[in-house]
Order: sequence, then structure tokens, then C-alpha cells
Amino acid sequence: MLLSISTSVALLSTLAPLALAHNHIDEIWANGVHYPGFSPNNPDLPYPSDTPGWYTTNLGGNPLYPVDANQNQIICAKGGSPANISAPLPAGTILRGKWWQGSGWPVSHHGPVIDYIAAYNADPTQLKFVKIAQRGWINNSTYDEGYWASDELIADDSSWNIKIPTGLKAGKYVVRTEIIALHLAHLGTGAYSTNGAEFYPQCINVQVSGTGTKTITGGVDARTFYRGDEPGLFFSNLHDTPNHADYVIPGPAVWSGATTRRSFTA
Ligand SMILES: *[C@@H]1O[C@H](CO)[C@@H](O)[C@H](O)[C@H]1NC(C)=O
Ligand SMILES: *[C@@H]1O[C@H](CO)[C@@H](O)[C@H](O)[C@H]1NC(C)=O
Ligand SMILES: *[C@@H]1O[C@H](CO)[C@@H](O)[C@H](O)[C@H]1NC(C)=O
Ligand SMILES: [Cu+2]
Repeated sequence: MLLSISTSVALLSTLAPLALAHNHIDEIWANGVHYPGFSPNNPDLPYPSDTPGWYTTNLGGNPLYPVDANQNQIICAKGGSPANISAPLPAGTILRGKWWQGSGWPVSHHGPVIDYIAAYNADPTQLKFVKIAQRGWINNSTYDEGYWASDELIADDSSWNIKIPTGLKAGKYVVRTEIIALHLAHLGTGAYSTNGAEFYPQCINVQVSGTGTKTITGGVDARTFYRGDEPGLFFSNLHDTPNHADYVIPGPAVWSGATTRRSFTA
């Protein structure tokens, strides 16, 4: 569509700060051992690379929308392909990811942070995930929209700690961690709409060790997590009040085998 120059400039100046602020998991720590993340912004980076972060073609760390919720890209981001190494760590320890792209997670992008895990499969459409942690609205401090999991992430060096369930059976797994930004959720128009909540998934390979016996049961395809019309995504009053105690985190229930040190709800 042709736009007048003044309209284009106005659109650019509105969109550019948000677009530039988007980021990806740039650094990973597995039980304290550091790895680089996969950088979608470096076109020279070979695939596969020596990072446990999955490869993605999502240049610029752009968001997915409800329209993507039943598409392959919701699983492990656009063009998601498996990492060629897995970060070793014992069950019950912490996998940590830092969201970065010149700067940290944008404060405007308030919303929940949700973690999933699946037994490894090189084909993302075969991954059956269980939810191992979720955190949404926290309290009514600091911002007009209140204080959210994304704000807690920003306060922790734009990073998020994911506890690998205690007693999880040794083996190779894919962790899927995700931030959902709600600042434009009021623009959603229902299930699978092209506007609305923004999804930022990232997959990371881990090699879990230990003598645990817990196997993943009841996992589901990430393409069934969300629709876009559930209350935690189709959300009209984020900017109206800092009080969102009734916020319902979207997606499946937390797995009975999860042992997170974060509270499951706010
Ligand atoms: C991962 O891929 C890179 C090439 O991009 C290669 O140099 C490296 O040896 C591979 N690592 C493993 C463990 O296969
Ligand atoms: C809100 O939550 C944050 C993060 O947990 C905490 O640091 C802060 O003290 C809380 N503020 C209030 C007013 O409860
Ligand atoms: C925040 O919540 C407390 C109760 O927990 C309430 O007293 C206070 O008025 C609220 N602040 C705002 C700005 O809504
Ligand atoms: Cu955004």
C-alpha cells in the first residue's frame, strides 16, 4: 500500500522505538556455566553454532501474534531449528537466559513469563511440552500498568531463572521460555487475530543429569497452548489500572512434576 511520506514517517517514528527494543536470548547459563545464545541478528553466524540456544530466522527479535498461535513458529520461534549442543546441568538446578539486543527487555512490554519443557526431538512439531513455571502480574507498584513478571526480569539484568524440575529423569530436553507482552493486547480481535498480545518464545537444549525417575507426562504441542481470545491474552485494560489481581496466565496448567522456586501465580 502506498502511503504519503508524512504518514510513513509518522508510522516509522511510532513503530521504530518498539521494533528496535525487541530482543532475544543472547546469553545462557546452565547451573552457572556460561554459553552464548543464538543471535538472530548476525547473518554471518553459521547454523548450527555452538550454542544450546535454538537457531531462528527471526531477525530483529520480532514478536509473534495470536495469528501465529497454531503455526509452527509459535513452537521455537520463526524458522526454529535445533541447537547442535545441549547445556549439561543436574535436575533441580537453574537454567538462566538473558534477553538482550543492545539493551534489555523493553519496560513497555509488560506481561507474563512462562517456562515449558519437553523431551528432546529434533523435529519441533513432535515436541510435547509441559509448563514448569509461570508468573504474571505481581503487584500494583512502579508502573501505571503495575509490576509484572517482565519487570522482575528487567530488574534481574534482563534475565530469567528457570528451575529444571527436581527428580527429572536424566536425558536430553528442550526448554521453551517465553515472554508475552500485553501492551497491545487491547488491539486483539479474538482467536488467531493478527494484532494483540505479542509472543516471544525461545528454545534451549539441555542435557539433564541425575538419578531422578520423573518422566514428562501429559505434554502438549505448543500450537495448542494459545488462541488469542482467552482472558490472559484478549486483554483490554492493561493501561487503565496498576491493579490486575484477576489476571489469568494463559496456556495449560502447570505440570504436577514442576518444582519451581517461583510462585506459580502472582
Ligand atoms: C556445531 O556446529 C558448528 C558449526 O557451525 C561446529 O563447528 C561444531 O563442531 C558443532 N558442534 C557439535 C558438538 O557438533
Ligand atoms: C512489588 O514486587 C516487587 C518484585 O517482587 C517487589 O520488589 C516490590 O517490593 C513489590 N512492591 C510492593 C509495593 O509490594
Ligand atoms: C495498591 O494496592 C494496595 C492494596 O494492596 C492499595 O491500598 C493501593 O491503593 C493500591 N495502589 C494503587 C495505585 O492502586
Ligand atoms: Cu513489541
